[in-house]
Amino acid sequence: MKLHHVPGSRSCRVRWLLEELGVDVESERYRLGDEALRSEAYRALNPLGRVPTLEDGDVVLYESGAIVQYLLEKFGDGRLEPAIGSPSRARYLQWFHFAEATLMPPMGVIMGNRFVLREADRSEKALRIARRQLAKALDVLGPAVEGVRYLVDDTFSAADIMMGYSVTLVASVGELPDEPASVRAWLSGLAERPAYRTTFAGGFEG
Ligand SMILES: N[C@@H](CCC(=O)N[C@@H](CS)C(=O)NCC(=O)O)C(=O)O
Repeated sequence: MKLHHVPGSRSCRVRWLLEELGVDVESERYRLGDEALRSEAYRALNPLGRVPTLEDGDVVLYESGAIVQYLLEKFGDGRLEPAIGSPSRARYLQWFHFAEATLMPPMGVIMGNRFVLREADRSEKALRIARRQLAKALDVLGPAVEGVRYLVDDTFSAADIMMGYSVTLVASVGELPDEPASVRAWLSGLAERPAYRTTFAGGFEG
């Protein structure tokens, strides 16, 4: 099994999960913008040339959430996710997917307009709108982590990994507002986990 990984990128979700599960897999490391990610060989695995990509024999997967769930099914043995069919599972699924479907789109616009797009293509208006959308998403997260350490049943799960990566990215570029304070407290709690510290030890070199 091989994980294609860029430190600080969404592949950290997969590295973090593997650390929590105590599963060791081969990691091929890149930096964002590497020619290797544009190569024909890599595009044959992931046509978008992005990370993460997981190779497991004949299975090739790209989409960090799908990879996390795939690895949980393979190695989790019931750990880090509530039972299928339980009410907790519904909340788990909501937060698991909120991470990529609701939090990351405005972050993509923010990153694009601060760091990625050419100066001439950047838009203050797009940045302002994205920051508003991000603030709304974080306002929704606030009450869910008020007075608890973890998102679902106050028990650490892969939903914390999915959301924790997104909010770590937000914080790493100085976009995390002071309020709701519960979000900062939740993130600080996550950052105390040894698996988190190992995963993000290399920082966001991207
Ligand atoms: N929805 C995908 C997004 C993957 C993605 O955009 N990855 C970024 C790094 S965080 C990437 O590879 N960017 C390089 C590029 O777009 O060229 C996932 O969650 O895996």
